[in-house]
Amino acid sequence: MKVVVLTGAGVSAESGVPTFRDADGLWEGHRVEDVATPEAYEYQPSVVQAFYDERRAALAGVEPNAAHRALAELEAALGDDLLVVTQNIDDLHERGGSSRVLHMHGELRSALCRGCGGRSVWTGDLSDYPPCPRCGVTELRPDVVWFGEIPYEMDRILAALDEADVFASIGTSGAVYPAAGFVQYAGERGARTVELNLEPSAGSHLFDDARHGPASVLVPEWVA
Ligand code: BV8
Repeated sequence: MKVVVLTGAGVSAESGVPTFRDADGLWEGHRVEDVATPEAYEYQPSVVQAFYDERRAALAGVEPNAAHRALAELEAALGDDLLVVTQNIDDLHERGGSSRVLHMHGELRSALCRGCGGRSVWTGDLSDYPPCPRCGVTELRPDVVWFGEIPYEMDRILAALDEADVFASIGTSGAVYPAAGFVQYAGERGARTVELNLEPSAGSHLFDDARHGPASVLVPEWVA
C-alpha cells in the first residue's frame, strides 16, 4: 500500500513550535509580505534573516512529539511505500525518526547560495555563514521557499500522489497552494484521502474522512 502524508505546522504545534495562523502564530508577529517573500528579503534582508535565525535557534529548545514518532513507526512498517511531504521547515520529523521526508518549502537548517544556488547544511546564524563552499560567494539566504517561489521537488511529489493508495493531510490549514491542492489531485487519481487536524481545515470537505483533535493523539491512533 503506497501512502503519501502531507504535514503542516499543526504537527509541530504540541512540540512548542508556533503555527502560522493560530492565535499566537508567527504571522501574528510579522506580516507575511514583511518576512516570507523574495521582495521582503531584497528590501529588508536583516529583518528576514533575523526572523529565520530566531526560528533556527528555537529548534534547540523543542522536541519531536508522538505524532512525529508515529510517522517514523509507519515508515519502519512501509519503507519506500511511505513518503512524508512536509510544509514545515523544522527538523522534527527527522529527529522523530523519519528518514524519507521531503521539505517542499525548504529547511531552517540549510542555507542557499545566491551565487551558485547550492544548498548547504547550516545551523547557525546566517550572518555568520562562511563563504559558499562551492563558489566562494558570501551571499547566502535562508533555504526557504517564500510566497511566489516554486516549491521544491514538485515532480517527485506529484509522481508519489499519482501512485498513492492513501493521502493523509496532518496539521495544516489548507491555506497555501500548491500543497492545499494535493488532496484533490490524489483523490482524482484514486487515493483514499484523510484529514487529521485540530479542527476542520479550509479543504475539509474535500477529504473522504476527516478526524479532528490533537495530532499527538490522532496520528498514533491512525498509524496503529
Ligand atoms: C507557488 C515557508 C507557483 C516559509 C511557506 C491565490 C490563490 C491561490 C494561490 C495563490 C494565490 N495567490 C498566490 C498564490 C500562491 C501562493 C499561495 O498559496 N498563497 C496563499 C496565501 C493564497 N503560494 C505560493 O506562492 C507557493 N508557490 O505557488 O509557486 C508554482 C506552484 C506549483 C508549481 C510551480 C509553480 C509557495 C508557498 C510557500 C510559502 N512558504 N513556508 C516559512 O516557513 O517561513 S508557507 C507556510 O504556510 C507553511 O510552509 C505552510 O505551507 C503554509 C500553511 O501553514 P500551515 O502549515 O497549514 O500552518 P497554519 O498555521 O496555517 O495551520 C496550522 C493548522 O494546524 C491549523 O489548521 C490548525 O488547526 C492545526 N493545528 C494546530 N495545532 C494542532 C493542529 N493540528 C493537529 N494538532 C495540533 N496540536
